[in-house]
Amino acid sequence: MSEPIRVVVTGAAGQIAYSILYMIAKGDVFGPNQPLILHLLDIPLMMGVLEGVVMELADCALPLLVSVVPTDDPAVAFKDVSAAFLVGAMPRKQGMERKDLLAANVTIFKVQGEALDKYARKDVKVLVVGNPANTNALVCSQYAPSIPKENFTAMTRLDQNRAQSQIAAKVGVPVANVSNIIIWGNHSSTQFPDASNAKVVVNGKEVPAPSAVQDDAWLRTYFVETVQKRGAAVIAARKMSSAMSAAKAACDHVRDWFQGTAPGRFVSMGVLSDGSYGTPKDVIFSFPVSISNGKWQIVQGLSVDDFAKERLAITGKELEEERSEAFAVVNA
Ligand code: NAX
Repeated sequence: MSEPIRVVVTGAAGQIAYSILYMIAKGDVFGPNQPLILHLLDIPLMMGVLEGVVMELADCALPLLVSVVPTDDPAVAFKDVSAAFLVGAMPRKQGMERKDLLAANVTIFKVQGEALDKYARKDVKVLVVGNPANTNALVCSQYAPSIPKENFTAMTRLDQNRAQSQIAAKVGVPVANVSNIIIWGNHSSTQFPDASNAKVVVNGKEVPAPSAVQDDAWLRTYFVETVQKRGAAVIAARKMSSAMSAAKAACDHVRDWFQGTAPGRFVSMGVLSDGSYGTPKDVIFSFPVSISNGKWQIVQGLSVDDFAKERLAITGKELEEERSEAFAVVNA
């Protein structure tokens, strides 16, 4: 067994954390031979609830979990961590405008960026789940100048997983038979789920997704809208937002980041845009990436037709607007 690594989960008393902590602590992310020390951050008001979560983690009797550090202090939470799952954020309350939510949350991510800069390992890998995830990740990285910008990413893996399962259901194959789906842009309703470069294994043979689906109109309308609106559909049914699937997606994202993608395969991650595919630079934009040795690279040379280009422009514009709003708040 190797030395334990420290991993922080913020929003640790919340509903996504309730699923994610178990998944991380049993080895789903860092593998079955990597012991862990889990740091759990939440706000002072939630320390009582967090105590219950700590009790339950102990009662799971997980062999990889060396110890647990519950805290409301970012200095303790981010100390020497190798990975950070930034889940905690303020939820949208009734009557709250999108702008108010953005203002409240970017301030949280400014504080956490500063704490990461000061206390975390310099090679820490940071995943932002809390919304608006892309813009929060950008703010966080700006306030952690001693940590490389490529170490800050935002989660669009839940959207990717949702898209993968929609294609699998349409073709009538297991979800594992579908790969290389792309989520472009923002984790919001402007995201563009794109199956045009995806692959599906049908009767033992890998074929392009569009020829397996055989329904271009479905791929451009129903598929895109179903993925874009899936979060709202879950809320309508469950009366609470996606939690188990969000936790699983966060684990998939960080596992692939640490362990790499298979040859010829890519996954979607919100990463700092270098302008690839005509997107705006210096926003956190979801791209197809391949990963090896803990480093992601934007996959180049994929076909992007006019329909896709239009959608990339819409979601890119939204990210530029969010960036202006966010920095107006943190610089005020
Ligand atoms: P919950 O409201 O259940 O939990 C959030 C937790 O964060 C609470 O315990 C709260 O006290 C804590 N928190 C608030 N401010 C904090 C701070 N400054 N430091 C540490 N903890 C803090 O929400 P949950 O359902 O767990 O969702 C968490 C976030 O994930 C939300 O912002 C949500 O919008 C976002 N999501 C993002 C997704 C994505 O794909 N990127 C999908 C799922 C989810 O909707």
